Amino acid sequence: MARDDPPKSGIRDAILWHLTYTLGKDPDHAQLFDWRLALSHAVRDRIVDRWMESARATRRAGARRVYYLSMEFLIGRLLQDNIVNLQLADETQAAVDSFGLDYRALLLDEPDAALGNGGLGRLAACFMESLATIGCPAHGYGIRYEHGLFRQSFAAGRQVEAPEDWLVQPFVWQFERPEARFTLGFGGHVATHQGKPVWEPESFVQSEAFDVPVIGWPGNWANTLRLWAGRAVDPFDLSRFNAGDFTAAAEAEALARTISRVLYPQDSTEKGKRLRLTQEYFFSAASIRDILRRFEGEHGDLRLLPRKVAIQLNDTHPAIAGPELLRILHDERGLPFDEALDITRACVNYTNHTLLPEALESWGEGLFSDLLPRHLQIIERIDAADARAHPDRRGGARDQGRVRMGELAFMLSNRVNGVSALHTGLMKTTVFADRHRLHPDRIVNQTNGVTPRRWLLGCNPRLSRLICETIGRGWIADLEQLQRLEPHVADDGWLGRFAAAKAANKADLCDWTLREHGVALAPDAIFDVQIKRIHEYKRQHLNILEAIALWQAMRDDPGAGWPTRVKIFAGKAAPGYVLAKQIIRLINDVAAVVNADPATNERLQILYLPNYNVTLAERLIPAADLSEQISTAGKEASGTGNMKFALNGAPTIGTLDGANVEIRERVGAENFFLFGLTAEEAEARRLVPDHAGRAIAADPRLARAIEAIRSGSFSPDEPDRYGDIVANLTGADYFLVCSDFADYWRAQRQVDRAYADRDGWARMAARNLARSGWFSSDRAIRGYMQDIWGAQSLLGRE
Ligand code: 26V
Repeated sequence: MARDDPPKSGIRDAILWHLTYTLGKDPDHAQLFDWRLALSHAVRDRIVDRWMESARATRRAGARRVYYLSMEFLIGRLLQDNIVNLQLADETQAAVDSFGLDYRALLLDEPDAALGNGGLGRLAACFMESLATIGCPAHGYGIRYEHGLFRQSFAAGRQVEAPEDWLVQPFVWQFERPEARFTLGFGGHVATHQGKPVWEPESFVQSEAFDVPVIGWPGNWANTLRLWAGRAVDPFDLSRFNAGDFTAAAEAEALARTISRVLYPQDSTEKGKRLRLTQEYFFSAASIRDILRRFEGEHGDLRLLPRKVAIQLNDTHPAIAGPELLRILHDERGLPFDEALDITRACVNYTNHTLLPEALESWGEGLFSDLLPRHLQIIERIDAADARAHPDRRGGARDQGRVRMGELAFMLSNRVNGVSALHTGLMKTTVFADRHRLHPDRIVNQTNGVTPRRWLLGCNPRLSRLICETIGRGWIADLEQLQRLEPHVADDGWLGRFAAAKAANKADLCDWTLREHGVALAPDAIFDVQIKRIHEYKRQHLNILEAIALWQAMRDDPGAGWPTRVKIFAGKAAPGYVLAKQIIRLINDVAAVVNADPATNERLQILYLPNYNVTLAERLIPAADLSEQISTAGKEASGTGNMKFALNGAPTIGTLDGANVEIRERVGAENFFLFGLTAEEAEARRLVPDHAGRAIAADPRLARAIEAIRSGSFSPDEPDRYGDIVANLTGADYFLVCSDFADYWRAQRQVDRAYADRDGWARMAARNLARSGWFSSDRAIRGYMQDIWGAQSLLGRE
């Protein structure tokens, strides 16, 4: 190995070079960790030229750029994704093999970048990958959290949270940009200079940029994900240090770094509000400054801004970017307020991801004016202008002493979109009904999608190989080509290979659960999987109630020919969400009793896997037979896990909620196990007095399952442990678990019968795959480009 340039041709030499000269490790003594870092550097080198060329091409074209602002990017691991997208998988595997290392172990050595809570953050990550694949000039902006989503473990069945520390290791994919900093103000007051308002902040923080290149398939385009970290303006106070006050000397730095220290879990309703708003302003303001700096470097005339800049707000978390842009245009660049407002609105768009009232952001005006006094004034002006334009409007951006971020984002957006057809319809009739009446063209739908590179090609190599052998490789960039599998579904030979891929994936999972968790699963069982955040509306408790009822029915009638089932759960509960944590404990308690019952444990197993994350999803989804998508209709905005399962050949048991509706339309009603009330029926059912009591009285199975929980069958040492869950179910039951139980039971027994016909099941699974092509995030991004951003691909193949 020579100390020349790092080799550009062979990946094998490049790994050795980086091991030696970047990491300073002798190959004879290198650990898996060192090899993984060396490989990552070698892969990263292969992205950089493309990345720079993409930036140059964008500048040359003077093209409109897309800016995706998101508090969360739930990326997961990047090494395999980058290798796959660069089409280096075979060469890399051979190189790693030649060193006598285990390629999969090397890939798995990387920690997940868990900079998100769930669906919203994972969608942002899929969108970044699709933007690069399509060749749309785009930048993602987010926060470089030092600690991503907490690590979950169980102690006696209860969720225990531990801090996550992915940045303890070097994050090879980032390029630090110490020179790209902005100084951002907080607090203070608004003074008047020569009749003009001037914000005089009380304190300042710097934002430092870290850039992560995102390479698309098949390696022709790369965009940037820019993550901001908090830094002090004056990191170190020497006079305080010299005076002996060592802690205080570094206080400013500690405070500034707090801003990007941790990702907020979803339930942070009251606590830590101030820090959350600080985080939101911090990354929004830094991003707006960066956008303007780039624009002004290339163009100049601010009136051109809407032609060059399309900003997408991923939910309301970055909504303060709107007032910030307006403030800079008006206060700092001197544009008249109305013109600044028009320009802002022409640039900004907003995606809504939930209609749950408790999840809609609002801030007390006291806090707001404390932190962002000038922005509150600007919002007052925006609101007043809106009130003048629409004297008959019902609500504004300020209401009862609070700033409502949804209303604000709507007012400042050119387009507002929902994430599934059903959800978009509900936006128009519920939360944004009045806004929709005033602006009937503003709300549009863009149903979510998922990237097939990670969620099929990368995570399911066996199935991908079969697809490639059958229809070639075109599907990877054009997922609708999966339709061409359709004629093969009738071919028994092909179907056998399809079923064999699933069986092998299931065997892999069995090996893993045995190795990692000491649990031996029955490989022939129906692998029935529910993996997602734990929330009452997602109804993991409906699933466990059905498991209890099934267990009881099996004990009653052991000879009834029950198919074997493995119910797999995974998911985190927000640390402050008490009922969700009780649901976790209940599932674990039920699992302990059921798994220990010799009368049934050949037929029914329940497994709750800890610490759900992107990597675990990549492991479970290819091995799933049945996808549980059982939210109360009207509550799940879209779901994206539902798409991943269908794409990996797992039929859904689900309600008519979110994108389930569209999945069922596409895969065919006969390949989808539908149950439950519709969104409309659910609304009506809530008005029926004692609807839960009636459902329980009408269904002895349900009554008995609830009674088992109530009487302590699963918590004999503490019989009323689940009193709150039982009271909830038998009382208000807002999420209609009881009302939907009987139909869910029916649909599950339909699953039993369908699974007994193994060829029939394989055909159903294969049709799910063949008909899921529309759910690619490439399709979703093309929709945004056309209907929202007016952006074009620069890859010349569009
Ligand atoms: C936020 C909160 C905060 C307060 C406590 C309860 C609660 C529950 C849910 C949320 C959701 C936050 C936004 C979000 O992640 N939405 C998800 O976005 C996905 C991508 O569009 C979509 O597929 C999911 O259906 C939607 O829940």
